[in-house]
Amino acid sequence: MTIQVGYWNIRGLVGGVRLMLEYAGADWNETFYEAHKTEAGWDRTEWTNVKATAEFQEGFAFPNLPYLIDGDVKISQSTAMLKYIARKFDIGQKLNDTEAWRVDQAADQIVDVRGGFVGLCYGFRTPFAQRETFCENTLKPQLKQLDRYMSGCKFVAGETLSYVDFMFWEILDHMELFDASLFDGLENIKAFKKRFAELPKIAAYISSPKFMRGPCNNKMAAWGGDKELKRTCALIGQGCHASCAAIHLWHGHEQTQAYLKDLDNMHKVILGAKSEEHLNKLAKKLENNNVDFKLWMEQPENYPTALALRPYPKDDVKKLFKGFNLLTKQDEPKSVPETKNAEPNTE
Ligand SMILES: N[C@@H](CCC(=O)N[C@@H](CS)C(=O)NCC(=O)O)C(=O)O
Repeated sequence: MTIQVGYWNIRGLVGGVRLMLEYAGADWNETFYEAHKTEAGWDRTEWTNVKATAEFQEGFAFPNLPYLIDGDVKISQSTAMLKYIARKFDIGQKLNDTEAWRVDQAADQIVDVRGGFVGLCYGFRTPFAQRETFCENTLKPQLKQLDRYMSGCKFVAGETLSYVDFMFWEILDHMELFDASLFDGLENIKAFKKRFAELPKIAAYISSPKFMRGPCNNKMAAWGGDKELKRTCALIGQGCHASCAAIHLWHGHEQTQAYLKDLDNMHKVILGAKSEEHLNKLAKKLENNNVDFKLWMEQPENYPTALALRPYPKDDVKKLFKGFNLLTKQDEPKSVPETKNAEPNTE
């Protein structure tokens, strides 16, 4: 009998379930639902129409996403789903008393920590603009406690793998994608994360195309939905505008021609400007030094977003870029517009 799982087309609450089904070698498939943005707000009818059917209203005690159907068994609540799969496939079923309460205690703790983190990602508990304070004052101390909990343990129970490891690894992976420096100094967490990912079945799954690396959250989230992707696309777009324009404007220049001759080996250095002012100051400096460049002014906003030089030998211009570093995640805008009407049940 094929196990059926249903969820939004995201990692969210179901990532651990997917990991465990793959670890167990289960025969399973998945139905994805998608929320769509409309003028009137988020349209969740792809799911709510199914939820309203007699099959779901009568078949499930608490119809919700995620759900699991295994023949006559119909379960919602992600932790119950994990425990069900663990029992069915005999994962972590022979725990002694200490191991058992360690596992259950950690599971509740992880649900709490996850709830706070996700509440930041969607902005429904903590405004996303307070990301840094939340990480310093709440999340990092919580992770430190979990790190201590893992001291001397291979898995959360101790030696034995259990359902809680799947939910733990899953949310740690979201957090690592969010900001890997959260784990600085947390050697037990890092070792656990690596150890779990190296379990042969897990390693095979997470390196396969079947594994969903993202999105972690639904589209309305301030982090982990599709806002980053949109932001990244916008950033790429701005860079391309400036670069195309610079090539066009100095197309006849011999250094441009030399650059274009070897199209398969183009080289670009992408640096991050800290602000609009930083970019404008650079433009002035380049002008004063007779460097050819295009400052891209995004329309209709009419503000500078990217600057590209025509092709130059690096040594001719690099002294003008003091104070600029290679673009990294740190240059990402820290605050994004807050999600309006964010609701807890929208992961
Ligand atoms: N405690 C539940 C929470 C379920 C939940 O909040 N589901 C969200 C997505 S993560 C949802 O959109 N549910 C659909 C609904 O409310 O109908 C669990 O762990 O499964």
